[in-house]
Amino acid sequence: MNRQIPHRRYNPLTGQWVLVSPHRARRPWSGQKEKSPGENLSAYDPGCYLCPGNTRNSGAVNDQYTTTFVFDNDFPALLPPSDETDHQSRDQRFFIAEEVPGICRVVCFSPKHNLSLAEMTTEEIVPVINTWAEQIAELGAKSFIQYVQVFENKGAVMGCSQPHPHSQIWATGHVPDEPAKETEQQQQYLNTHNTCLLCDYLIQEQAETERIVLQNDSFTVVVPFWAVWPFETLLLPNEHVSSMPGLNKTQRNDLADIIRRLTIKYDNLFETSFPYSMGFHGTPYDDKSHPEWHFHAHFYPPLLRSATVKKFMVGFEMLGMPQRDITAETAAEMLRTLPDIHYKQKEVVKKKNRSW
Ligand code: H2U
Ligand code: ZN
Repeated sequence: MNRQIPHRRYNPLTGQWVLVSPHRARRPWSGQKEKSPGENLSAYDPGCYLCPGNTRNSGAVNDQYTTTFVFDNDFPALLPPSDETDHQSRDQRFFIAEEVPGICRVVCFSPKHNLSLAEMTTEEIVPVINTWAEQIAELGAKSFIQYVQVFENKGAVMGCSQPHPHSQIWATGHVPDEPAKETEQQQQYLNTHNTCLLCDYLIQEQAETERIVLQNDSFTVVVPFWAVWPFETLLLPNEHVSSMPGLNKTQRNDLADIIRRLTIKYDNLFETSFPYSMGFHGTPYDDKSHPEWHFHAHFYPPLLRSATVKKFMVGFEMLGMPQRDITAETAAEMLRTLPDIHYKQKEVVKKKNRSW
């Protein structure tokens, strides 16, 4: 099939389709431009709610933390289970609602206000991974929790409200829609083929190579064949492992390495602190066994052409189906060929060389 003509691609993880229209990338842009994110943050900001020793909006005071720091979200979207039960009778066809118990936490990556994952060392990212894994195991073990979603909103354009590098954890009493769809699809695949969907997909991607962005001994990053966002990536463990707490020490080190190199490539793409929403998907904690689950991370960055022009999910995307302009193969090549050294680091090296 000619990939330069409009076509649709199937996402076997969710069962949904994406419309690919490669020729549209050439259209002129007179629409909205985002502000470039401020690049010059200091290592400590006395006005930041997340910096060590500072007082949060709730009045709570942060520890003088030196690595990662976890706290209960002061404005949680979910609350632990209550004793109150709603006995009102309702029309069960149209007014279906149920209480959702849950716990929301915030994980600061490091005490430094200006240190995003892309600028942290592998050794600095490992404690973040260990903290995520501990939190997933601890929250997943609670009787009223069925799923633990770890995610990072990075950049104001993605709705991030605090510039201090951090992620969020929402643990819920039900399995949310995205991991629920992925559970269903992976189960169906296992039932039909007696193998794992993502293990098999990875073998195909490794054979074709054109959508691979990065690899190390334990992980592979691809722009998935069915990517929706322009520079969307899927990060997959090379071995079948169902959740982050199941990663061994070497795999955690390799996860830190690949996250660092991927986020550097993202920053290098438009020489900006690259915005995205990212998150990890792993096995649910619903007391069922999940041999089908292959742990992974999704990165969904909104930028399309430059640091200031983003992809809008409007019109046909809202009313019809998702659509993308450049192909997954073009996006993968653009990311793959970018250097693994952060552009700010290159500036430092350039300046040093000039003074020699
Ligand atoms: P985002 O940047 O992804 O919005 O996450 C920041 C979270 O930090 C947000 O959920 C919480 C917000 O509720 N927060 C506190 O819990 N306390 C504060 O003092 C500031 C922000
Ligand atoms: Zn801060």
